[in-house]
Amino acid sequence: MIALGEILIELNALSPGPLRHVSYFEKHVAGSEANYCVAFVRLGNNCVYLGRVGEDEFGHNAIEWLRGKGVDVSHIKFDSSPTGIFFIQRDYPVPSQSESIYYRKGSAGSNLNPDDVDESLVKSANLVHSTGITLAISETAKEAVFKAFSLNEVRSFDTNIRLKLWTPEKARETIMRLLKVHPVKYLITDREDAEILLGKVEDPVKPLMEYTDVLIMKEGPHGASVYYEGRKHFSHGYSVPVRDVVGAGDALGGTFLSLVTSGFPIEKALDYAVVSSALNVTIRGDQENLPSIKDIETFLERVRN
Ligand code: ADP
Ligand code: CKP
Ligand code: MG
Ligand code: MG
Repeated sequence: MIALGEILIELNALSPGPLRHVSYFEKHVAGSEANYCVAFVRLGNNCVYLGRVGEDEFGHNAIEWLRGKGVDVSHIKFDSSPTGIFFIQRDYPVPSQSESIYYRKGSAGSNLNPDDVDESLVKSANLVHSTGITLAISETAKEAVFKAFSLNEVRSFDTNIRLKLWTPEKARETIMRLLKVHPVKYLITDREDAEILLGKVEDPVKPLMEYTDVLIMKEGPHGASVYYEGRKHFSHGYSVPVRDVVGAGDALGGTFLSLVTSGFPIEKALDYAVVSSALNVTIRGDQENLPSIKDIETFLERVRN
C-alpha cells in the first residue's frame, strides 16, 4: 500500500479534564495515514508512506519510529517548516470522548505537493490510500491526493472529516468530487460524515455504493458494518475500558485493508479489524498496540462479549 498524508506528533494528556489544568503529556507518533500504514504492516503487508516532516526533532522522531515499525520511509521528504503537532484532551466535557487540538497550520506535512508523488512508485502499488484530512490541510496536499488517485485504480479512502480543518460545504464538495472522478475500491466512513457528504438521507449506503466496491460504516462502540456485492455484514463491538478513542477508526481501517490484501474474506477481515479498534481505545496513542493476527486471535479466544 502507498499512503499519502501528514504525520503528526500527538501530545496526549496524562490526566483527564480541560487542558488548561493538565501538566503532563505523553508523546506519540500519529496522523491518520501513518496509523493506517502501521496497522497494515502489523498484519503482514508492506506500506510506503508519502509525505513531509520537518527537519526537526519531531520529524526525526516520526521517521525513526515508523521505520522501526517496518513502514517504508524512504520516500518521506524533509521540509523547512516544522512538523505539525496536536494535543488530546480526554474525557472532558464528554466522558470517554477525546478532543484533538491542532497546531498544524503551515506545517511540513501540509507542504506535501504533487511533485512528491512519484508516478512509477504509485503505479506499482496494490493499493493507494488517503483520507479527508489530507484533502483539507492544503491545496497542494489535496492536489497530491488527486494525482496519486489518477495513477492507480485500486484506491482506498477514509472520509475522516475534521470540521476544525474545513467547512462541511468544502468537505462535501471536495470529497464528492474526488469520489466521482476516482471511485474507490474501499470507502471507510460513518453516518456523521455521510450526512455531511449526502445531506440528511434515510439510507446513505445506497448512494455511497455508487462510488465504491466495498463500504465500511463504523458505528462507534457498537462496531461496524461492511457492504459489498449486495451483501451486508455487521461486526459487533466490544465493551472495553476506554482511555482514548482517537485512532480507533484508523486501526479498524488499516487492519481491514491489510487482511483483505492478504486474501481474507471480507467478513472475517472486518471481524478482526473491529478487535484491532477495540484494543486501540484502551490506550493513549494510536499505533502502540496495533495487533498482529495472533494477538487478534488470542483476543477472540479469550474475550467474550
Ligand atoms: P473513528 O475513530 O474513525 O471516528 P469510530 O469512533 O466509529 O471511528 O471507531 C472505530 C471503531 O472503534 C468502532 O467501529 C469500534 O469497533 C471501535 N470503538 C470506537 N469507540 C469505542 C468504544 N468506546 N468502545 C469500544 N470500541 C470502540
Ligand atoms: O479517525 P481516527 O480517530 O482514527 O483518526 C486519528 C488521527 O490524523 C490522529 O492521529 C490525528 O492526528 C488525525 O486523525 C487528525 O488529523 O485528526
Ligand atoms: Mg476516523
Ligand atoms: Mg487510542
